[in-house]
Formats: sequence, C-alpha cells, structure tokens
Amino acid sequence: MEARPRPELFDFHGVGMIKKFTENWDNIQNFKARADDILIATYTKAGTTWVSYILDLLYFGHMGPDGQTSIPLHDRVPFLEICKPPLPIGTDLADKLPTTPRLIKTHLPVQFVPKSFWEQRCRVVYMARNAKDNAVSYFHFQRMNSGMPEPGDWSTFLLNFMEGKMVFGSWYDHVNGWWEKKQIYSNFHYMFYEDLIEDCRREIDRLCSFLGLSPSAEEKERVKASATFDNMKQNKMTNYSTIDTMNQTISPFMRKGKVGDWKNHFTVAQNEQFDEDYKQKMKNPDLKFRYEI
Ligand code: PPS
Repeated sequence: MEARPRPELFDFHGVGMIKKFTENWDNIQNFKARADDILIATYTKAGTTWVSYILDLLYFGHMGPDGQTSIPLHDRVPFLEICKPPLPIGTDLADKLPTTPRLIKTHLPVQFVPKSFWEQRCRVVYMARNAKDNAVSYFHFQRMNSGMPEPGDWSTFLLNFMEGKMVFGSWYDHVNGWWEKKQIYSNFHYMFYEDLIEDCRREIDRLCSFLGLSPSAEEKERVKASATFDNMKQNKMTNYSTIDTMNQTISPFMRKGKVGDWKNHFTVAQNEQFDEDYKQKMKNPDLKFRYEI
C-alpha cells in the first residue's frame, strides 16, 4: 500500500497547526456550548483518553454495556476541532451527542477555546503531564500516526518540541496558558498525569468532588479497575484500533503508560539542555511537575 503523504505544520495565529484542526474553524469558534457540558482539555499525549474514559465511566458506566462496548470512546467524547471527512466532524458529533452532560475533548490552547464554554460557565477538566514524558509519548505518536506531521528522528523532534514547533503549539505555552486561566475561572479542575499514576482512586475522589458526583465506593473501584492501562490497552473501544491512520505495529497508542520513560530516550546532554531551556520558559513557581514518582 502506498504511504499517505504526511500533513505539513503551519503557523496559525502563532500556534503550530495542521489542516484537519483548522478546516472547520468558524464552526468551532461559533460552537454552542451548553451550561452542563464538560470540557476535557489537554496538550496532546497528556492522558486525554484516560481521563475521558474515567469521566465517561463515572457518568455513564452504570447505564449498561451498550455504549461502552459498541461505541468507541472518541465518538462518545467528541474531539471538538477534528475535521477529516469522511470521518465525523468534531463539532457535528458534539452537536448530536445524546448524553447529558456532554463530555467534549479539546487539545486547543486556551486562547482558541470557543467563547461559549466560558459564557456558559462550563466545567473544565485540564490534564497536564510532565514535559519530558509528554515529548516522548508525542514522538512515538507521530511515528505511528500518518495523520500527523513526520516527526523526524528523536533529537530533531526534541528540539522542535522545545521550540514549540508542534501541532497545537508549545507545551510550555499550553500548560501555562491553562494554568493562568484556572486562576481567573473557578469552574476548573487542573490535574496531573503523574498524580493519576500515583493514586488513581484519590484522583477519582477529587474529580467526583469537583463534578458534584457521589458514586458508591464500589462504583469508584469499578471505574478504577476498568480504566487501568492494561484494560484500556485491550479494550477496542479505548485503544484507538478503530482509526486507520494509526499503525499500531509501529508503536501502540497505549504504549507504556508510565512516568519516567523519558529516561530511556534522553541522553545526558539532551537532558541538561532541556533542563536549562525549561528554567527559562517555566518561570511560574506554582506550576510544578514530577518527572518520577
Ligand atoms: S491523545 O492522542 O492526545 O488523545 O493521547 P492521550 O490519550 O492524551 O495520551 C496517550 C498517553 O496516555 C497513556 N495512557 C495511560 N497511561 C496510564 N494509564 C492509562 N489507563 C492510560 N491510558 C492512556 C498512553 O499510554 C499514552 O502514553 P505513553 O507514554 O505513550 O504510553
């Protein structure tokens, strides 16, 4: 089979983008959020699928096997900005979503989020992941996904990551931009991938308290058990095996699911250079990440 041409990264209002995320821009910007919508926002590869599945199970897990076993998670939690016909367009999927609340995923930097989400005072769950593991995960994702730009080799990719030449722009701008939003927008839960790895049950409790949910202890245990890395890797509804641009023999979507895999990729020199650059870009002492647990 002939290899598909990879999309080119271009500058879109100061942020790296590819066409499938800007083609539907007017509809994205004019999207009509509802007051009970929940926006799940992340930089790519920060654990979006994991937190989406946890929320999906918390809200709809008790409704019987139907949804969870027959509809892929990416259709139950639409990706707002995706527009790649013939696949369903993110805004259309969200408009037609029959659930209440609607869970909606986005990777947009905060300044691009449709204003109706803020006007409607929607709840926002932002998940962040340490820059080094996030970069490694993103590298392997671009290798396996022909719907993303060519990643180049690891050292080229890492420099591009540091310079913010990435789809959805700079990791540094993304995590900081959303962190600043949290300071002025109260309906906001900012969480970390590393915390979820460390103690998933505690993080489910925190999510429930933010969302005003009070499932039984057994239900919470069930959610935790269903959303383990191993279960989600086996589950065809969560492992992205339904998406044909992803070649999971190059690298599986559910790849490792660990904190600290960066140590298997960064050379000593790359790590020093990265840390030096990081200090310059991450000046806010309140926003702290863990690189191992
Ligand atoms: S995407 O394409 O942006 O939506 O990807 P995203 O879901 O944000 O991130 C994928 C990474 O999250 C890991 N993952 C998990 N880790 C631990 N436990 C669970 N349950 C889990 N589910 C997904 C997934 O393995 C990717 O990380 P890496 O480091 O590549 O393994």
